[in-house]
Amino acid sequence: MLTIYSDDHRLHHGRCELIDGELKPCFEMPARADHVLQRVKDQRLGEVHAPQDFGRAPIARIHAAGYLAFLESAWSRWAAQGHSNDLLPYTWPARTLRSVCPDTLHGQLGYYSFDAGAPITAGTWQAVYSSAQVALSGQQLIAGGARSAFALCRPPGHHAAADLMGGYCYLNNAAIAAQACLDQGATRVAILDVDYHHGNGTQSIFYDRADVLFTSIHGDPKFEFPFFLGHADETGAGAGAGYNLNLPLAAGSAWDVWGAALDSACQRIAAYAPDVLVVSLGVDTFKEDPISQFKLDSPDYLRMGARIARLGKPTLFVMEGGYAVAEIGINAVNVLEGFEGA
Ligand code: SP5
Ligand code: ZN
Repeated sequence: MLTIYSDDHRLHHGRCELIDGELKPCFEMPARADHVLQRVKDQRLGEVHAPQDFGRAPIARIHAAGYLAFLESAWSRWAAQGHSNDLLPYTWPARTLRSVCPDTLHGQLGYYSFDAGAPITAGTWQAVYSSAQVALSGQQLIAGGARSAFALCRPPGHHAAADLMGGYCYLNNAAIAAQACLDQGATRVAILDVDYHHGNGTQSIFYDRADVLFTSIHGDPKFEFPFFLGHADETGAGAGAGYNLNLPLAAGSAWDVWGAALDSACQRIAAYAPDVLVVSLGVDTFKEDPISQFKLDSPDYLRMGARIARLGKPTLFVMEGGYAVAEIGINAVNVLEGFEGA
């Protein structure tokens, strides 16, 4: 399996996120991608290629023009005001307030975000732009007939909605790749989101559409981030009614429960008969993950990959979360090796 990777991810290295009532060092750090890349090489998974540049157009198929302009210019506006520290939002248009886009940088930061977990730094735009190109380059391999490809994206993307950043995500790499599949002739694309957190951004982007089936296994939002989306009764709307499947699980869930949920998701995907499968590959379901509460062990990721392979679909793996940095490479590449071995 080929891996697509760009060093540009290093340009995004946030200092802090708001967590447990404190500004703590970001869990989402460059070392994550380094460990995954190292494991890809150690295990001889296949060649590692740099991404091609497909430009802004495929990103603009998913994200709002105003949001992209904001993301691209936020740092230079901030620097022009004499600042050099990261930007973090602090006020959001929650219930009783109005979602009217303000003129100022901090107003727009709140307007275009849903949490204080996605700092904007000097290199954020270049890093997230390249991360999207990594996903698009993986998609290009699939479009060219590859059975599978691994887009080693960083920053991750599945929490980012059409005009919202949050949860360490800015551009929705998996959604951008799925849309590119459709734009190049696919009729149906299925997304399987195995990250510990619900992929609220991806769900919201495709919620009223039948050409993308979104399925997700995640910590129940009744107790877990992102709290405000990801319940089982969210099944799609309008033309998309019936094309959204959420499988929220209890804290402490291990492979017995998780694997059964994967089976349910795979059955739904098989019935949908997609042309392409996009896997939002987060490995923060690991038992030692510092911010998560599932109990998957490293060998379980081999099983995960093997089950996904049984679908028999061209499959694009897109890297999402995973914060047990020492084990992230083993766990992510185990999924890919389990897929290839099946
Ligand atoms: C891509 C991705 O996995 N994003 C996850 C963003 C999660 N942000 C909120 C984390 C809150 C963790 N709270 C538990 C703290 C343990 N001391
Ligand atoms: Zn996650």
